[in-house]
Amino acid sequence: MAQTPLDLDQVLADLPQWRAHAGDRTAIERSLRFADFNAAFGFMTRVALLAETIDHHPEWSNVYNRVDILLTTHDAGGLTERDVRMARFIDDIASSQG
Ligand code: HBI
Repeated sequence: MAQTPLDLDQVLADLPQWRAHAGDRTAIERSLRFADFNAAFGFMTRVALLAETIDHHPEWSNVYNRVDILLTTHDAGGLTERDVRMARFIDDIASSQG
C-alpha cells in the first residue's frame, strides 16, 4: 500500500539525536557507542525484536561497540510513522543503557 511519506524536517525536529541521511534517499541516521560489544549486541537484539514485531527493519552496521543505524520506509520511498516509532524506541533504550 502506497504511504505518504512524512516531512524530513518535521521528523528531525522531534528527533534531535538523529540527522538526515547524506545520500539520495530520504532517511534518518544515528550513530551509537556502547561500553563494549556485548552491550552493542544486546541493544541490537532488542531493536531486532521490535523490528520483527512491527515488520519494520533498520539498515544498520556494527563494529565492536559502535552501531550505525539508518531508518527509512522502503515501501513509501521516505519516512513514515514506523520510522519515528522505531527511532523513539532506539532513543529510549540507548539512553537507558547509558
Ligand atoms: N522495513 N525499513 C523497512 N521498510 C519497509 O518498507 C519494510 C520493512 N520491513 C518489512 C517490510 N517493509 C514488509 O512489509 C514489506 O517488505 C512487504
